[in-house]
Amino acid sequence: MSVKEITLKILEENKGRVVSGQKIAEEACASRAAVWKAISQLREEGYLISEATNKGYILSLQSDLLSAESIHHFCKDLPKEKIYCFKSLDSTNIKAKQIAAQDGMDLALITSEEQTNGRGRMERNFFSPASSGIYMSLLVKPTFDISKSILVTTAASVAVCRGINSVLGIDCKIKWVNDIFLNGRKIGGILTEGITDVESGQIEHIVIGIGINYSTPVISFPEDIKDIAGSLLNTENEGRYSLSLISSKSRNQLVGVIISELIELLSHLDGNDFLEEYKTRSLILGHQVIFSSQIDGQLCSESGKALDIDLNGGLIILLEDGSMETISTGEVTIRREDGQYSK
Ligand code: BT5
Repeated sequence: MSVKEITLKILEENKGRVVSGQKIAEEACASRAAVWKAISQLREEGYLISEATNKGYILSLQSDLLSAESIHHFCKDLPKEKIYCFKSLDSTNIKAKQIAAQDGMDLALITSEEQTNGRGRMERNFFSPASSGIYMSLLVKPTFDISKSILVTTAASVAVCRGINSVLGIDCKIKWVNDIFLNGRKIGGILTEGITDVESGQIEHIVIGIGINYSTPVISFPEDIKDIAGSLLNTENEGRYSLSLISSKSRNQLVGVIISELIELLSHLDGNDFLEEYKTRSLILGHQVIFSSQIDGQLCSESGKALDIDLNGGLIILLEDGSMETISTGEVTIRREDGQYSK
């Protein structure tokens, strides 16, 4: 590890507390001047590091830049060299595909502080402002039966909820198949894409894109999503934060824990053990829904009751004529108590 990396690791481990330059120099086997240079570089990169005269350095509790060192600290399954943190990208999913094509990587995590063209399903947009959200893509080479690829999104939803629960103690719900909800608002979404090898026609890699509104101020949401979108740490409409959470936890920790959970779930995807948890967290099971499906190439809307999730992650719906239909893609809208349907 370089002096800069060791310095950052020590400061992250002691976030909000003073660490003496001497201690860092000893651990890094470097001179005080080298530590000072590392601190300057980290500041240039945007880390909020202040100096307590004659005492040492403090990484501010508000400093929360995503970094490979810090994410790796919370996710030992992912080597630091396979974590790429960017300030700005069009889309982390697009970058993951480029990395797969250019570097032939089989495992990588790409994060970005903002996305200028964050993408949802069906060419929709995912609002991705700077420094308040988590936008990341995990590139993996599938070791599982690719016909079960919908389970990847299902597993990712469970990994996101587990991570949020273990780091922040917040319990989220899942709206089939890829939306994460808190207090009736969407706080995250997942976009899973396959990369097909041109010669073999086989899916060679999978990109699992995860977007989470971490501390995104609710008042900053654009008009088209202001009534449906929410934020993990800023759930109140007035823009009030859970200050104790925001200062003691970091996005690095949440990213690391979610990716650990996801790598673990992907390693035994065929086991389907997580499906029970997925069902428990489901927002829609037992509710009347409208869903869109393709019939003879035409997009049609049907209604019914969301009954169950099958072993492949498909949604089983009891139609009004008493028959059953299982859908593996599409949009589902829940019927509210007032009889209206809401996204
Ligand atoms: C999703 O699609 O929700 C998948 C979002 C995946 C985003 C991640 S970020 C990292 C990676 N890189 C990417 O480029 N994408 C992935 P979908 O179910 O189609 O929902 C899209 C809809 O959600 C939009 O049409 C809006 O109505 C709403 N929406 C957009 N931005 C949102 C946000 N920040 N929070 C909540 N809802 C949002």
